Amino acid sequence: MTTTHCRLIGAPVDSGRRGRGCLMGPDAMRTARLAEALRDLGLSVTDMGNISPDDVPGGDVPAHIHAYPETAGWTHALSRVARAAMADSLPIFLGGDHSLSLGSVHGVAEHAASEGRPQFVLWLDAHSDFHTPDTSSSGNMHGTPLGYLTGRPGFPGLPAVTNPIAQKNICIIGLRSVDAAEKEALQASEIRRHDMRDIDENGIAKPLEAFLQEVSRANGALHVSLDVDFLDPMVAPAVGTTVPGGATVREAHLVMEMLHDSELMTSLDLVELNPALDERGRTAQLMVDLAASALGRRVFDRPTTRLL
Ligand code: B3U
Ligand code: MN
Ligand code: MN
Repeated sequence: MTTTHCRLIGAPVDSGRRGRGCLMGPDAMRTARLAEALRDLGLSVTDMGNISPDDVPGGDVPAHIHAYPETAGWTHALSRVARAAMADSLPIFLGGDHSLSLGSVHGVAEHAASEGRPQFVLWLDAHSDFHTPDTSSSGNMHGTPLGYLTGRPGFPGLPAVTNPIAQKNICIIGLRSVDAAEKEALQASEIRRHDMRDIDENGIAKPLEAFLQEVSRANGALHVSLDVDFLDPMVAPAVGTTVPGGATVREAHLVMEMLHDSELMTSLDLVELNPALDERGRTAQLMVDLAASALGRRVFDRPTTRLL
C-alpha cells in the first residue's frame, strides 16, 4: 500500500457564529502535536499553514444572518483549496467553526464528481446543521452546511452546488439538539440520522458499520466532519455550544478506529474547537488523539476485527 499523504489545512473561520475563539483552533491542534502524531504513524504530513478567506460581496440574505460575506469568502477559498488537495492527499481541515464545511465539503464533492465517484458524508455532531439562511433562527451559518451541500435554496453568493450530496449518502450520528424547522426538514429527507437514544440502545458500531458498507458498495468517497460537540462536554469542554449527553471518549475512538479499518475515509474536518474555553488543552488533545485513531493509531493491531 502507498503511504497516505495528509495535508493539514488551517482554516481559522470564526464568522459562522456570534461567539469568538474558533480562530485559535488550528494552532491549538498544532500545539497538541497533530502533525507529529500522524508522522509517528508513518504517514507523510504537509502542514499548509492557515488559509484566508476570499474577498467576495456575499449576497442578499435575511438581516439576522451573522457575517455572511465573510463566511461566503471562506467558502470560496476552502472549496478551491479542498478540491486541489484531493488530487494528491487526504486533507484534514483544522477549524474554525462548522461553517468551514460549507467550503471543504463543496470542494471534495467537486473532486469526487470529476472522478465519477459518489460523495458520502459522515457528520458527527450534536446538531444536524441542516438549516438555510431562511430557516435559521439563530442567524449562525455554522448551522447550515448540510442544507447548502444537499442543494437547499437560499445561499446567494456561495459557490453553485453543481454536485449536491445525495441525502441518502449522509449519516449524522450524535444528535441531541435539533430545532423544530430542522426536525421537520430532516424527517422529510433521506438523511440517515442517529440520535443519542439510538446509540444508547444499539451502540455506535452497528449504525456506522451499516453506513460504511453502503460507502464501500458504491465505491464512494467519504468525508468525515467531526464537531467537538459530538463529544460529551465533560470530556470536551472547549466548544461554544455544549449539549450534555454526548459521545464518550470510547465511543468516539471506536468510530475513528472503524473508519481507519474501513480504508474509506478520503477527507476530514476537525471543527468548533474554541481553545478559549478549554481546560489545559484537553479538548485539543482529544481531537488530535481522535484524528490519530482515524489514521491508524492502535493499542494493538487487530487484523481480525476488520468489519467490512
Ligand atoms: N441549530 C442551531 C444550533 C446549532 C447548530 N450548530 C450548532 N449550533 N453548533 C443553529 O444555530 O442553527
Ligand atoms: Mn456542527
Ligand atoms: Mn454541533
